[in-house]
Amino acid sequence: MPLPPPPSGARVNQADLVVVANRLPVDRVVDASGEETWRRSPGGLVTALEPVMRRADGAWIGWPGQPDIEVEPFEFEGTHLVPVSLSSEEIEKYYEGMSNDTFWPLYHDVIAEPRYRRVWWDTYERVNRRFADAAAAVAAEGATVWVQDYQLQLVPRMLREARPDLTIGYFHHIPFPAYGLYSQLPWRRQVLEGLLGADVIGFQRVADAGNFARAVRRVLRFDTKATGISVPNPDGSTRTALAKAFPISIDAASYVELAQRPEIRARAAEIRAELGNPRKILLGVDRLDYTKGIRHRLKAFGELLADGRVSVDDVTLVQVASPSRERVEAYVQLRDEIELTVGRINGDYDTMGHTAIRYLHQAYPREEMVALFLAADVMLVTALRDGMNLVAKEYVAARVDNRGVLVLSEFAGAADELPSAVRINPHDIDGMKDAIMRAIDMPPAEQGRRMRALRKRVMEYDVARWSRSFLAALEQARSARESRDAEAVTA
Ligand code: GDG
Repeated sequence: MPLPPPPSGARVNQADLVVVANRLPVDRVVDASGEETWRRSPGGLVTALEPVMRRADGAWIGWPGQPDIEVEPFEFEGTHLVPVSLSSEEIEKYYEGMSNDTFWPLYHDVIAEPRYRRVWWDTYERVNRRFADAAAAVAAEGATVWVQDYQLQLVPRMLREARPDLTIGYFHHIPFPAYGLYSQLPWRRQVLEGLLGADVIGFQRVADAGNFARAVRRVLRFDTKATGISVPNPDGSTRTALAKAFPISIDAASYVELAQRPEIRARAAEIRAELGNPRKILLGVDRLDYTKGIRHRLKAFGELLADGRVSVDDVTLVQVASPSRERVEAYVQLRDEIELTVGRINGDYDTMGHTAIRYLHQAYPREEMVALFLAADVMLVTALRDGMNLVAKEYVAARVDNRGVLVLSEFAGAADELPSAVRINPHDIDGMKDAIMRAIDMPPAEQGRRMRALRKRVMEYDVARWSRSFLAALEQARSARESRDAEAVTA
């Protein structure tokens, strides 16, 4: 689709449902004829919200993905897209700095050291204000606004101040840390106040919601009861914000559909053959990120080879590490370390015909990912900390044959929902080695038993159900407020 012509004027105050996310759900691409167009970006959130947005005549506010470009609002597949432009300097400070070099490591239990820079914070506030202003301009009277993730934690409050008529939700895709760590944040009060502008604050795990409520009690001294937090209004009355777990999921049916396609099944067999038909294939699929435990996984696998418990003729590890945040120093370093380790292990153990680790620092189409899932006997999810980890759910959904073993870190949110996986603590290298051996040697009957239980959960609790339940909680918040307002009028 060609870039739409600039509209005669931005629509204002029209959408009944507004999503605010760091990124728009589209990527700007140049097609074969050299023309610039927009393409829907892959991803669960986009898929989940598309039907809802269509029905609600929704608007999506986000950055178009390239610095220093101004793009007018436009329609795309039934959704009104409102681009928020960011300069290169803002990307550096708000996104690479404050979001990915402060909040990301802090919220993942300080696996890497968070950097606290006041100029990053100033830009973060300014950019959050821009997103909030854009949402306030687009939302219809009494609309619902759903803010996504840690890049935009100040938006709920800014929005509530500008537009008290709105019902506001916020979903936090990453963990929320224990108070002992959270309290490091120089702006800990402002962030909590920002989030509490929402009526519903959603987290991946019950523990995240608990950590948040504890931080609110400690820093702001507000009362909390179960999932409710009493937030004082400017007029002295109080309202209740809901802080609760809404574990995100995937579009499971679309993985089943892909996994049943003959060409993808054929590709899975081809992948096995290309790897020299090893008896067992282990697979890791991650953004190249220090939270994912890739180094720990490589260490465990390297030791299994060194101990002679596995051999390269028999077992191959395929590691897809898709490029990520390549301008943030910690990620540059991590890539170097991983590639050094892979090189050493392969150098020590490869033969002419077999490799220990097939390492791929590339991003692949979804079809190829599903073929990999089907080719893999064991899926390794060894995150040191992870909000949910959708790859675990994708592997399970793709295993329509009820075979394969999921090895899953207890530090990934998915562990709460998938107790039939082989659980590991990735810090315990010996324990992880034993778990990998158990997965390699697991008899087909046990694989089937476990995989059926995993699939039951993932197929039932898909991403459509996730968005429905979050929006239903927002709907409840709206009616509670409306009846309170009505009572206030009659009183
Ligand atoms: C954050 C939280 C939470 C990866 N490489 C390729 C590719 N992927 C896809 C996976 C999966 C997605 O990217 C990654 O999602 P994860 O959940 O595993 O991890 P994060 O990116 O860190 O996501 C996380 C999530 O938000 C949602 O709330 O679960 O905890 O950190 O869908 O399949 N997809 C394709 N090619 C690749 O090379 N096509």
